Amino acid sequence: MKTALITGITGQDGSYLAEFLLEQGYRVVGMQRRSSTETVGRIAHLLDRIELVQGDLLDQLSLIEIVKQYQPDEVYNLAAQSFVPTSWQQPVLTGEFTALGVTRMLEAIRLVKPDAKFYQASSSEMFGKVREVPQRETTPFYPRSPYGVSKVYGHWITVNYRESYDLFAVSGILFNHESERRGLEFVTRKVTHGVAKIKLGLARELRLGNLDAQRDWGYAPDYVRAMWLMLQQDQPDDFVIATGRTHSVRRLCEIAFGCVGLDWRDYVVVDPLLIRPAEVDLLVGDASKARAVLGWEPTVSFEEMIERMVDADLRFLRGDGAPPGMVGSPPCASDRPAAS
Ligand code: NDP
Ligand code: GDR
Repeated sequence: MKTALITGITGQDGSYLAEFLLEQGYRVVGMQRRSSTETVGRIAHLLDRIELVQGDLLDQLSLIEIVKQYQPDEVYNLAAQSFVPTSWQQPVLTGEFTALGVTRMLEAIRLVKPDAKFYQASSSEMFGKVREVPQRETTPFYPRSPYGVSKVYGHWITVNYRESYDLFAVSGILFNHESERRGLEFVTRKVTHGVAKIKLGLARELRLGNLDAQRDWGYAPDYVRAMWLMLQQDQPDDFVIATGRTHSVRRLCEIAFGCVGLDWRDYVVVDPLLIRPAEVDLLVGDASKARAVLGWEPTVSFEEMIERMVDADLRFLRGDGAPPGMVGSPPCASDRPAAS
């Protein structure tokens, strides 16, 4: 039985990856940072089948100890400060987690188990300002946020450790991927959750930032499969994972409100406070290398995904058989009824 270590197991991707690896027969060890409150909402349904260990990307010794104790065959480094706006408010901490944290994990592997295979969660945010459309593995990086800059560091340190120490270390350049388990602050889930609240009479408007931004949005369970495929190859290499289709935030609103028979223009309010200091205007990825080498294909369309997310948020807010692993808070007293 192979052992996989997942950092960031409490996040969206960590939860799906843990499920996927359990199905493949892995022993799954999840690294969780210490918290005074529960953060296992997304993996509550897996707790009897995975092992959790405390560790932190800020703490080198904890990583060395974990690698020593569990001797993982594969390490998936998904932990990060992953919300782009927060990276302007906490640029140094974002760099510590999202950039230097990668070096700490690589060092633990180099020192303790250099034959472990390593996956780094790199991001389309590294492409940033549009230099080429669609973006592929060879497109130059031009990050537009402290988060994007940190991910560029994480990408290159992964490549560097592969070339310097002959580690099996790969960087997956994943475009946006979403799901019913997405955090409420990211725009897709903010919209689907907002639509559900409006439909149920729990809110009257939805405040958003830049409606013109365009993203290549895929479905998270498809993307964790690509992570695993990258580590099953004979040679380590880096891959773009994307659907090849892009949509604006405006179109996202149109589809999501349309799912419940509402017109988005009656509810969406543009809030200048939600406009970013520097924006990534257009992302659309070319995943032809992943298709050719990994045999990877996305299986869920954007429209189908948004429909699933709206439906899940309606069930979640009604307290009515929502899918496992959803996070967020149920409606509270401060939610304004539509009719007031
Ligand atoms: P989430 O924000 O849902 O999860 C982030 C995870 O990182 C959480 O488990 C969080 O733990 C953990 N974490 C944060 N800081 C630390 C730390 N110092 N030590 C240990 N754990 C920490 O992200 P996603 O699941 O969406 O994304 C996974 C990875 O993929 C991230 O690196 C992200 O940047 C990257 N990525 C994501 C894309 C997407 O569209 N989802 C696209 C491209 C890349 P806690 O629960 O304690 O907060
Ligand atoms: P992103 O995702 O920054 O691409 O990073 P997010 O969903 O936050 O934003 C996507 C686009 O929507 C615009 N937008 C808004 N965004 C949010 N969050 N809230 C709003 O109200 C809003 N209104 C408009 C944004 O300006 C942006 O253009 C995600 C994260 O998962 C990263 O960790 C990951 O690396 C990248 O995707 C690929």
